[in-house]
Amino acid sequence: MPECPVTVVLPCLNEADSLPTVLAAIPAGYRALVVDNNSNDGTAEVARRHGADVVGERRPGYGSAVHAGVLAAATPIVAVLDGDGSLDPADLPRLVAELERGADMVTGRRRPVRGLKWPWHARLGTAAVCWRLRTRHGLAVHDIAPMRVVNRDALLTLGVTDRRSGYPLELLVRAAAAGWRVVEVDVDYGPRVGGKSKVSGSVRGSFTAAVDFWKAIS
Ligand SMILES: Nc1nc2c(ncn2[C@@H]2O[C@H](COP(=O)(O)OP(=O)(O)OP(=O)(O)O)[C@@H](O)[C@H]2O)c(=O)[nH]1
Ligand SMILES: [Mg+2]
Repeated sequence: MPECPVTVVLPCLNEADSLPTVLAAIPAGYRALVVDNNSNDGTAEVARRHGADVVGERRPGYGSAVHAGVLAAATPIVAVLDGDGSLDPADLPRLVAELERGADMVTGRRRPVRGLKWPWHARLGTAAVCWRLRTRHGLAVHDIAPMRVVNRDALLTLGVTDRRSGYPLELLVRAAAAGWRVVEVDVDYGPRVGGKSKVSGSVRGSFTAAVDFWKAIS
């Protein structure tokens, strides 16, 4: 057993404001790996100063950043979550425990904390996509794997190709096709700590993401 079994991959596009809070919450013994996706706000320096390893990925897109992090990880287990502080790394050990209990992948189901404004267009998009995942792909999920824990080698074998917002959806579809047991666990979902929303904060962002999502699951 290697010393540290879990790398926490944090795809980041201008998350310097949020990263200190996120990195402070990484569970003891886990390694934080920030993927800097062309940030211009000092994300990489802030990440290093707060103890994370950093890799750069020039190709834009959430999926590009995640894939670069998974490739760079040197542990048997990889966890992925956003660098904006909306998800809590303290939830990760519960997901890792499910993986160790035999799940092939463990995903988070966002449960809003009190006072969170979760725009209707974002909720609607998630609900529609998950309905499709349940009815067409036989996956009993209610969220789009915003936080997930998986064995690195198995993940790479699935061969996810999407490099934009459709990445997690393509991952779920491929996991279903491969007969994986996907376990969904409730996780906290709060407001981003700082910085700017790139997706759900605007109807345009949500729409672009929805198109990526639909391409990945149709
Ligand atoms: N949207 C987007 N996110 C990226 C990209 N590269 C890295 N990321 C990071 O991926 C994570 C997920 O972003 P999202 O949650 O989809 O987008 P967001 O800007 O936080 O927007 P909302 O959460 O919808 O308000 C964040 O930590 C981003 O910084 C990219 O090219 N596009
Ligand atoms: Mg976010």
